[in-house]
Amino acid sequence: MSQRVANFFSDLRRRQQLLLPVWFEDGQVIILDQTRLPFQEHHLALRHVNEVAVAIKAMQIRGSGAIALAGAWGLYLAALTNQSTPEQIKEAGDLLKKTRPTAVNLQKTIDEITRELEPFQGEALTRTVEDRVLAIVQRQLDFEIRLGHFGAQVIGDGDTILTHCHSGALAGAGYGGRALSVLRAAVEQGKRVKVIASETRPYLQGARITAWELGQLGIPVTLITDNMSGFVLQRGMADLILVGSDRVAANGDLANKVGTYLLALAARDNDVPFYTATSSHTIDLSTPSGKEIAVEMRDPREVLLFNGAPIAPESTGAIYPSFDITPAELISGIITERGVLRPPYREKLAWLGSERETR
Ligand code: RUB
Repeated sequence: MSQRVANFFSDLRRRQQLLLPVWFEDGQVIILDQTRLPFQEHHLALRHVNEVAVAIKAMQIRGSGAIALAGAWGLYLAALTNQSTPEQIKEAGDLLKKTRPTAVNLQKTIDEITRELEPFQGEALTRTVEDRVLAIVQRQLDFEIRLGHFGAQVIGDGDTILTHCHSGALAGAGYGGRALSVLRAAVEQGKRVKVIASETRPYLQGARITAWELGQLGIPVTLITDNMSGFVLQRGMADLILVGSDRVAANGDLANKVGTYLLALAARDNDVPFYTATSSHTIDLSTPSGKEIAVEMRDPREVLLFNGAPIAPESTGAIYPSFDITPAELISGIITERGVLRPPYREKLAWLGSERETR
């Protein structure tokens, strides 16, 4: 392994206090297994891209930014394999892309790393993949810090923020991901904030991961079950809603963890501002609206079982759409690394998305 990769991570850690979901060490992709949080901090050490694909599918690493970075390091493993060719790296990319279809960052990251590799072979090929992976990790971290800074403007001193699922460092590059970057930046600016986190059935990202990560940041958190959010909003217990985003369509429709849409409806009914934190990398100009976003359907057993034990009669059916679509008209603002976009979104997103392509 290149000494450069080792130096890259030690520099990152020296400059910033980070909570890394994934990194590369001694020829292995290291992943903090999010299925074991908050009770165990167990790391997986993966040596083959297939293992990385399995870990993403099994949600041992999850969140739109983190799975993109895991995919990037998976491609690096593929590139380090003796005699690997651009064709084989592309095949590894195709395998990774199939693991989780909704979060566009994974798809875009794979495309960015595997494009135009044909002229390279041997060490030049490995080096090219390494350059691209390092640039992507650095860029994602820079985005988190910048969007956190812009997003903190919408947070008032003393605010209580309701969030859903987990959009934090472990779902991103390590500063605070999306939603929690905004909160981390607000706290760094001296604002006092509190969070209400919804547990996020069936996988419990809110209860297990958001609550744990906010604890690491020293931000007070109150847990609710998902069906309590209407009560919380009606009683004026939250000043704003802040969630992440797995894909933003060209018209501003948002795919995020299932349950987000209901929250946005209740927010509108109670005049509570609803924000998503995202980056230009999550804007998908090739998808005109939310209707065209592919929603990942997961195994119904994840709904029918809780901690491995059945919670319904054996004959019961179930569905598990992992995401839902929040229409643009319910979104008060889209927080990005270039500022907070306000509706109408179409032209602003086109500007942001195309600016990025040319940078
Ligand atoms: C994660 C999820 C998070 C988003 C947004 O889904 O929906 O809310 O990833 O957060 P899963 P971010 O747990 O199924 O991967 O924008 O920070 O990724």
